[in-house]
Amino acid sequence: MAVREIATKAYLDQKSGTAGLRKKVAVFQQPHYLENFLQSVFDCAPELKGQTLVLGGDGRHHNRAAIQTAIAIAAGNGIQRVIVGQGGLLSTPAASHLIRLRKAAGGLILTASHNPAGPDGDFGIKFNIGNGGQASESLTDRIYEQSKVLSRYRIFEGSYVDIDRRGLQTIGDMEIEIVDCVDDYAALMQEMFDFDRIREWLRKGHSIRFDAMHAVTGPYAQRIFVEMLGAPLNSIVNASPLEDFGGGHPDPNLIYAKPLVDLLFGDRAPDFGAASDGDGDRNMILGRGIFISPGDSLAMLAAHLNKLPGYKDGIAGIARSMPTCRAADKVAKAMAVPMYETPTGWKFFCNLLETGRITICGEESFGTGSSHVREKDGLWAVLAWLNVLAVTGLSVKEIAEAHWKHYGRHYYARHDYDELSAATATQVMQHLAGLGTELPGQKFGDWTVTQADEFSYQDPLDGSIAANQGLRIVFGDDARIILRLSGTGTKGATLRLYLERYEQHESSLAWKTNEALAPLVNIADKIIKLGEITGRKAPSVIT
Ligand code: VG1
Ligand code: CO
Repeated sequence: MAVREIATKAYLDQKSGTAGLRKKVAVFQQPHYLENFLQSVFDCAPELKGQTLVLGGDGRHHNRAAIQTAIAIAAGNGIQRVIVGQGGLLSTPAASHLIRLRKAAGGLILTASHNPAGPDGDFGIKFNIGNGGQASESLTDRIYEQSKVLSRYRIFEGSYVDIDRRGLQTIGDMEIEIVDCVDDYAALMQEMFDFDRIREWLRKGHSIRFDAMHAVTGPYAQRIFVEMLGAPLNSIVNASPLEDFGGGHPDPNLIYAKPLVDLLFGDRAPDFGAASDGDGDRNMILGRGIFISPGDSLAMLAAHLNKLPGYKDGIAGIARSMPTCRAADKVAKAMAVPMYETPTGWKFFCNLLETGRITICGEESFGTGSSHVREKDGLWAVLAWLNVLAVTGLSVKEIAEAHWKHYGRHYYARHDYDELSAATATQVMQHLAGLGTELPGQKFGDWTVTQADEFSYQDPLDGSIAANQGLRIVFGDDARIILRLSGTGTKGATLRLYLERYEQHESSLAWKTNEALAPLVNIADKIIKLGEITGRKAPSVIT
């Protein structure tokens, strides 16, 4: 057994999207497909040589086989040590933490996040760099270019590692360290939050329900909520990670986590409900009879963060992705800290976090996180909420209502149009882009367009520019309509329409979201002509 160089034929489709490379499992199972991609990563990240690499995944179908392949390619490329989560499991935030904690030069996270799993489902890989954050666009572009001309890869042939046995193993000169996937992450959470207060809050009879959706957070939730915080066993449901996520769609939102939503809106609702996604970086927050939209969750956590042990010094700044509602902007303004608006995708927050410009950030897609790691973090958000509840003694609803009363309320929804043809999706985008210059000044209902443009972003640290990051129609502070193409799908094109409406008057703070947004939906339809161009009568999913 030794390292061998294998001749290969390049694939031309290994382009990363919003968060890594995502394809159908069958695509990843083509001969040499995974090997090629990994070799392209190692070719473009020579700093990994002689260093430590973190490796783990969300446990979906093909995870275990892919872990073996990744270990063999790492050995073929002179990696000194690979740290692997036991059973091949690591949540995305836990992997980010491990990279930082163990001073690894990078990490590979095998996940397609919330995309369905199983033999007919999706598989994916995120490559994270030494700071624990996802590779920048310029790096993933270089990896893509390399993958198109690759003609050989280096692999340690015939290796097999027992990924279920903790401790050290070796293949060739490389060490493999199998670690418990929860230990270090749980210790970090204990540092950030007041576990005693949360335990006390639970002991006093407050109840929670966490839905792990048969994805990676099960073992984390079990350890943290049940074993460390003393929540009853039945506080966690769907806690065993399954290779097909139980046939479900582990996207924590009102549609895919409906049983949890029904419970929280029912007669026997617990005080608090939450869910996470396939790889553990997303979160949904619910209280008894209330859903907290992700943009609100970001704003509310930002407003209360200095009450939590890990954030005693307050916050340096806040960031949100462009389509995320502007609720956090109000908090930043009140606190007199900077507010940043970035393109969709967590990687754009990393330089802001790295340079201490921000402490907390979030996306409308159920992602919230802070400077503790360089990924969004589902369980972090859940614990932050629990800590806020424990410290304030208020219910989720009371926190939300007080917040809206103080800052005003942003009604918000995202309408997804899935599986469109690329041509149709482009036609819709082009139609709106073409209107750009004539929209400002036009009046629709009560609102006047103040700005209509395509969002682009310049990173304040490295100066890189990300263009074409979505089209926006802004009606001053009152409302926004945003349209962008998704970068995570594996079937056809997905268009996302984001709707935001801001109300301040006390009489307008308790509307139903769909009713509040109805006029905006009509305006969007008039301007964008989505229904007319796509022939769709309704969105595929509304979250
Ligand atoms: C989606 C979300 C985006 C998120 C990305 C990865 O991207 O909109 O906010 O960062 O998924 O999330 P897109 O391009 O499809 O809109 V996850 O949980 O993969 O790590
Ligand atoms: Co995810």
